[in-house]
Amino acid sequence: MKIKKVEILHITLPMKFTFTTGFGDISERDAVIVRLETNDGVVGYGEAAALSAPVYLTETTETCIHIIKDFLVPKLLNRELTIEEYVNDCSFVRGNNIAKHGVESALWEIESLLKKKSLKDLLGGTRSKVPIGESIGVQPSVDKLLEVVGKRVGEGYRRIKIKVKPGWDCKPLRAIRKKFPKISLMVDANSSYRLKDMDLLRKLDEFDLLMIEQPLAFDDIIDHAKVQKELKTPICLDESILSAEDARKAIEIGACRIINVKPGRVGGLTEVKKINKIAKKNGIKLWCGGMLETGIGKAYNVAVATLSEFSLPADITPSKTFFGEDVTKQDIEISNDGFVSVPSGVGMGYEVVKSRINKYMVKQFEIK
Ligand code: OSB
Ligand code: MG
Repeated sequence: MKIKKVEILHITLPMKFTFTTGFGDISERDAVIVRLETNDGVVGYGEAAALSAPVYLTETTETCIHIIKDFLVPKLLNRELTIEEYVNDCSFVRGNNIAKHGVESALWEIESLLKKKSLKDLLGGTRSKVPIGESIGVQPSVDKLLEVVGKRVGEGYRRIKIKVKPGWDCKPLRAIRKKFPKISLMVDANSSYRLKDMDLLRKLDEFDLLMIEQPLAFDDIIDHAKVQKELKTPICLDESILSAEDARKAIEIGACRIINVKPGRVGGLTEVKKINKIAKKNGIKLWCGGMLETGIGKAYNVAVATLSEFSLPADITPSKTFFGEDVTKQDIEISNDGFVSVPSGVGMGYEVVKSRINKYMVKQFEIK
């Protein structure tokens, strides 16, 4: 394929409520949408879903725009290339994984259109429906939390994840377990604990949790291995795994038994496929995490969750939960028993509504 035009579209979607986590609040969602067009007029969309501030990982909306515009696009424009060549040619850029996925994902949509194969088939996915869980932010009260959990359980979600942080952990968990003793339940700490909190982490072992996600620092695997040795509940790593090599090392030292894979965090779908292989070899379970992407980012998350080792429920929440309106025509639809059907058509599977991108536009760059 040969890309002749790139658009970098910075949008802000208003949110219906503030999503509170161990790293802070998200109350509106900035996103960087990448639109690529080939010399034959084939269009692919991608999303770089960094947060506006460097509170989850080091990237931000603005670093994504900078890296895409000044380093990735120049390697891409006006030359014949495959996805593999693009990934290799851009490997001189260290880190900046979310930016890389923003561009690479758009190339995957174009590849899907050119080869007339669905994203799932192109990636080598094995599932035609994906199990879904819900991620519930820190709530103003335990009563409010129980209300939200009850609603989501009633809607069929196959696993409930609550965000925890010091001061919001055992009490809400005790209340949930009292009211919903049997549900599949997990916590995500988003790096809000330290090794000195081991006694507290040990208490989390008593709630029959599916996993404890990223209790310690965003860049740690060593101390996570110490925690995993002390607990019977599996540790799941999110922030700490930025590549297939990170996954290999974390598994080797026993830092986790489960990995939350977000295609942006690990730098694209090519890297996700490598992680799937490593997980298979080592018997490690995977699931696809989310970070309040627009419908564009979610489309790639659905495709990722079809890979063989992604057996645990994914955080792929319908946009209508968080946003009044999204930039894709179709929303994620959860069946009564908590699955999303994987689109079988070519391309991303969810149609982009350009007028909605324009409606929420903050700024845009066009490069030819
Ligand atoms: O740690 O999984 C996380 C949102 C932003 C940043 C990090 C995370 C999250 C979520 C959102 O948990 C889950 C979703 O998109 O449904
Ligand atoms: Mg997480």
